[in-house]
Amino acid sequence: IKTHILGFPRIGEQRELKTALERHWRGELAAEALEAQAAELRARHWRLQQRAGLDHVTVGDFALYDHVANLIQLFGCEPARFGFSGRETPLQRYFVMARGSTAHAHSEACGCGAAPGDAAAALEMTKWFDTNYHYLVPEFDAGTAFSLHPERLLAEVDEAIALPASPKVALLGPVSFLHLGKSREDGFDRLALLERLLPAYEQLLARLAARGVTWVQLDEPVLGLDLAPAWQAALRQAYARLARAELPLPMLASYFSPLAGNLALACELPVAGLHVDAVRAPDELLAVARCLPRERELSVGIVDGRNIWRSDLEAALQRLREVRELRGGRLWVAASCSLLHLPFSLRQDRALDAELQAWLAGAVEKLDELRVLRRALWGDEAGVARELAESRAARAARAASLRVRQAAVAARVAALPADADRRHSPFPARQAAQRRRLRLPAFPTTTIGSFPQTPAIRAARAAFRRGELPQADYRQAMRQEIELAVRKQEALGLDVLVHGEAERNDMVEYFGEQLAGFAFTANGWVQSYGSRCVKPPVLFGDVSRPQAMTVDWTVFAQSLTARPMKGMLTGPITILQWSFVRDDQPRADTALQIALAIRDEVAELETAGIAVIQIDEPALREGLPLRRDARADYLAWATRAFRVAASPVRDDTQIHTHMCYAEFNDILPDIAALDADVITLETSRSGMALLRAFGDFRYPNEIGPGVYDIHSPRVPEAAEMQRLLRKAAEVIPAGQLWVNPDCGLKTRGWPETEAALRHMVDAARALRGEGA
Ligand code: THG
Ligand code: ZN
Repeated sequence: IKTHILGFPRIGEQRELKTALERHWRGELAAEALEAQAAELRARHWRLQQRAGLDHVTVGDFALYDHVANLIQLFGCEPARFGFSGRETPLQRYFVMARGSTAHAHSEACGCGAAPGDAAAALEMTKWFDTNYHYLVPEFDAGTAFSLHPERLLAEVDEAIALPASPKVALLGPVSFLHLGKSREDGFDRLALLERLLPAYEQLLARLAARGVTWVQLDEPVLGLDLAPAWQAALRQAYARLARAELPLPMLASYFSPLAGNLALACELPVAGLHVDAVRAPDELLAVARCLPRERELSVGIVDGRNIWRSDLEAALQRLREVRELRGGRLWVAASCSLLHLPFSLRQDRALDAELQAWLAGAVEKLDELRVLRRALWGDEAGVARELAESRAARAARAASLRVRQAAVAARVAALPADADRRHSPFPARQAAQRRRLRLPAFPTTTIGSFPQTPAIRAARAAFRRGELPQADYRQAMRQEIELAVRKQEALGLDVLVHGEAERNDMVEYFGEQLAGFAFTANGWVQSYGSRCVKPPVLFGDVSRPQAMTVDWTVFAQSLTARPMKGMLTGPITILQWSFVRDDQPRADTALQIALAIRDEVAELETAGIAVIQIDEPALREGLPLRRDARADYLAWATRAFRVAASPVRDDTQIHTHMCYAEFNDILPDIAALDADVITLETSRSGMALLRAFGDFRYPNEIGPGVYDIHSPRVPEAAEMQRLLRKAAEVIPAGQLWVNPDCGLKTRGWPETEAALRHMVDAARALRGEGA
């Protein structure tokens, strides 16, 4: 019996890596000092793994920005479009790929499509499977070549050996690496690169063997997807080849999803071990244990790596003993996936009360659970009797706690009428009523909701939270910010205004803090991308809304203007998806409870005279199960939860929604099923390709394709936005079109925001002139 983990959070207990990175980018910390800080974090994290008695420490999971970006450098496939001169250090190139360059000289041959002197855009970022982590997308084309640059990884291996510790190196496998990349040319098949890529992996394995590394964990999370035969064949081809080396022994890792149709394949590949996710796919565990050849190691991911609940250790032990029985040993015990998606620790968190703390486990506490399981399986159950009893007591206390269940919530869900998710009238009738009430021009202009979060706003919020700024002063400061935002929007001539969200930290945290059933951590940070982190709320009990959450701010903002003021809410699926949610009832039930709370807020905004209400659902797509056969069920309850939130209003109240951060082409019918009156979308980065899909689908309601990218400080000209809008009008009837940026503006400064919005309003006016 061995224990190990697939990966550990790298941002640091106090977000040391974030601090160091941001200082380095500001020019305040030299590259050497950044590297030294990173090495110290790795050593600290390996020592924690050793203290928990793991048989190997995991090396290769660390990254200064992103683990996929590390592989791009490791295998020497930095896209040519960056036009590196060869004079940059690898670290400089790494951060240019991750963050873009501002003053980058391009040669004619660079092929990036930008004019010489233009900035090189960063690699695209996209969601890592169904998590809220974003990886940098490798770019592949027919010209992509691979070469091994193992210095950074080998140095980390040496650090671990020097500790001293026994390293197991973790790497994304070749097939998932190609799968996660994108083809820069239409129709280019990334699998054509596999033959070129495998020698680089082989050389790397040889280098690791020479260092004395005995195990290499090759992550192939694509095993959790429905794979086309060509990708299955690629797995066979890749592992037939990589298994030729004697050492290091390859451990293939799958996670996040059942193996399903790939189960036989995963058991067949000629590797030394297979890791499976026994949390997401509990029903497959015994089938895998029977199917995997006896001489292979089976790594059972039994401790949940995606959620913060303490394990039921006795139940885990029972299952592990069953597996051991079947296999006669050859058992590794692990967390289900990398611990990257968990807070560092929750044990000392000062924002959690003692009762909740006892129910929860962060990454460090999950390591300790593995320690206990290991000792019990080695026959020393008596030695961990206290820990086992504590774990049992914590589960029992949670199940019995009066804080978890609220009879009124259950009663309301049970009594919900079947048509609670329907508006009174179909869209055409609503559209007519809304036109009579709102009297908007053609191509109405609006923004997504947030305006720049200036240092003054952040400082005021922080001072209020520390108790240094009295509530009355804080409210006054926020009202001033709202007034400023309203005045600026009126001066710009926007049609539907927003209050700007000065009072909000994060679009999920803000609502979670005000709803019953949620708890908050002071330090439960999880990496979102690069140096950016989020602090997901802990949804531990039945959800209800003790009081209105946004009504005062919205009504105040509406009082400042005669134009419609849009109420801004986060939708139930996004709140669900970006929180750590309870595991003692189906997610669908939890979603419906959140939906009812949002529904009450919607109704109260309407009563207060607000005529336009936006319910954001940027995370609808990422909640989609990775397996196709589970999708219809998810989409049915997810879209119903949205409609339950959105449907208490009159026909002449206009419901908006907003989506971003993902591809939506494959769920268009479900987006239409939300039946929002208006949807605003992130489209400008895909050059309106997404919009074509909406056009082909004949999306029935109104739609606002983002006409400029808010992730860049660049201010596009009105003519450019006009061109995009004309393109949009070719595929969507003009009467259905809105004009807005891609996403919220909280990360931008005021000068560029005002300049860009001025151009946007000009573009809309020009189109109205044409339409007349
Ligand atoms: N909120 C939540 N999840 C998200 C987003 C969000 N997931 C997807 C997307 N947006 C991720 N993008 C970001 C963008 C910015 C930040 C985090 C995720 C960010 N974080 C601050 C930081 O790390 O400095 C946190 C500062 C703070 O809250 O005090 O800027 O919007 N839940
Ligand atoms: Zn957005």
